[in-house]
Amino acid sequence: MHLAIDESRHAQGISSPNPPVGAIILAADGTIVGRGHTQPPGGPHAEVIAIIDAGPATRGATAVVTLEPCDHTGRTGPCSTALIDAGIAEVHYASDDPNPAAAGGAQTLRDAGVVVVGGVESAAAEAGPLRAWLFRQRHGRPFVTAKLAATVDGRIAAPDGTSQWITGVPARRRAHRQRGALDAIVVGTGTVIRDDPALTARYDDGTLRPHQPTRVVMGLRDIPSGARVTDDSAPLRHVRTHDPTQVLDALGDALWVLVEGGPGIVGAFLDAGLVDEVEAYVAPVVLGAGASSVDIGGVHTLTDARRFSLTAVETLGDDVLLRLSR
Ligand code: AOF
Ligand code: ZN
Repeated sequence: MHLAIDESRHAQGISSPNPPVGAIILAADGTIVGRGHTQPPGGPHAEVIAIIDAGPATRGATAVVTLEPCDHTGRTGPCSTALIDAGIAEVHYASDDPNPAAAGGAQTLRDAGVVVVGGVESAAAEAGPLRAWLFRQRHGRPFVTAKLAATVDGRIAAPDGTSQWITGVPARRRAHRQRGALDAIVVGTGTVIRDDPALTARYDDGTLRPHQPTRVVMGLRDIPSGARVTDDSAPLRHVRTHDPTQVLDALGDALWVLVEGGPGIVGAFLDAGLVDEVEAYVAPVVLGAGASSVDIGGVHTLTDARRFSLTAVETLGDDVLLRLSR
């Protein structure tokens, strides 16, 4: 299942609005004979790619899938039938499909004599690539991560505005890998005017990763002509509002959205209760003056603070990443 979860990472971003699912096919002796992940909407689901990859080796084999195989004809045919027709003997899956239109594959497989085991490593699958899709199924909006990158005294720039670079190369590398799995990345017009970020997902050598999130600029001011976000390396949306709810509405059926700044934009999402996770990169740097990473109007006393729970601490070179959830 952990291999299937790793396989599903390749579908993050490209499968939206469908879930990024991974599938592994094992022969009776345990060797891997096929693997697959969800293709863009209208393309094959993970199981079908894995079945094609395995070829005749599917007869009597075991399929390990991160989501209950679908049982419906939507944009593609049912994976339950595809697994039965391929002669798969056992299906192990992590999470039940909460989408009533597609659920029921486990029962269809059992009725056809396939051995089905559900709930395998479901906690890992649900905290992994399926997280944003499951969140959207339950709450009807994207999962929102707010990214902060600051000094130990919480500052993102010196008083003269210089801000590059506070975090080191490993932290920035992780941020680019994450961008490659997102549907959208949100900044304010102020950030675009001041910093002129590209907001693309890149490799170390500067070349573009295969999937690019939509660059979303929120705010009433115009985007300067010639700004890097206007180039053709990724889609751009300018949403002329200060209201985070309107921004999420404008993103349609996006699954995972990253809010990157500046401080007023992150503050507005926090204030609206629309931050599901905070990723705070802390660099071993003390500035002593300069803007801080979050700005919320109307905060006066400690009970105004937004509190999160610590879910993980990662070390990235000299920096530390704190992952916080609601
Ligand atoms: C699977 N394997 O890899 C995925 C599944 O519109 P369709 O036909 O592409 O179906 C989308 C629904 O199918 C989606 O809402 C979810 O319930 C399920 N996704 N199922 O067996 C997959 N991506
Ligand atoms: Zn399917």
